[in-house]
Amino acid sequence: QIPEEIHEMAQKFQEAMMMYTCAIREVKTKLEVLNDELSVKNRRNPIEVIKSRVKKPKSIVEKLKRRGLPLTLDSIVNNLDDVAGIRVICSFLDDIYEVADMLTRQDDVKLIAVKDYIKKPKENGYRSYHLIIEIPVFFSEKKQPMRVEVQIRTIAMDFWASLDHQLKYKKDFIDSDDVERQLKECADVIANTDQQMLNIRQSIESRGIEVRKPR
Ligand code: 0O2
Repeated sequence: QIPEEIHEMAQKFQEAMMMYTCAIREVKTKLEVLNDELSVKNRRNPIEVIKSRVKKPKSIVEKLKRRGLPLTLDSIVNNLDDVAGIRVICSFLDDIYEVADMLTRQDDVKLIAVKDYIKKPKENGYRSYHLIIEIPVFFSEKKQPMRVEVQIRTIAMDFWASLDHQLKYKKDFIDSDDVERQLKECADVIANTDQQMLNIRQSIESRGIEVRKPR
């Protein structure tokens, strides 16, 4: 027999995670609308892929513990801004800032924080543009402001971050200067390639040739 108290707590947790899932759905729809509109106007898609996830209970507990915070539902809601997470993979560097601007200009989107790891990459080479936004979600009996972390990056930045994550991020990893240096080197090569790709697109556009969607 599960004690009533535990049962109630589990139910509240499940309800909170459902609310985060709904918040993700709202933001994802906003991004899909922008992508559809821009693909008709500009004849190319600024967004390649949108991925999303609700943070796993294990990661939530680890993050709260790491920050020395209480392991309660209130603490999760009040202290963690990345329980609902969306990753937007863009084609070109300038698409990142355009998508971020268009999203945060919407009048039901409140911008809470920005971390520009593209202008100021992390020491290990990590690049990405992070936003914390708050949006209202309408439930049967209430309008709930919900926070969502939106990470926006290019295909190349995502390639690096995914492999970096697989290789070592948060694993019990014995730091080796050599691995760090090689990963940083790859990140820098990728950043140069992103810039070059943007230059190529801009030079094609300036010659009046449209970059068409592949058939
Ligand atoms: P997951 O598994 O993606 O959810 P903190 O989370 O405490 O480290 P903060 O201030 O909450 O820091 O968030 P920040 O720095 O804006 O971004 C954290 C997220 O960015 C991480 O989420 C990763 O998704 C990503 N990230 C940051 N640094 C790196 C890095 O060096 N390599 C890779 N691959 N990803 C990184 P989580 O919750 O840590 O992990």
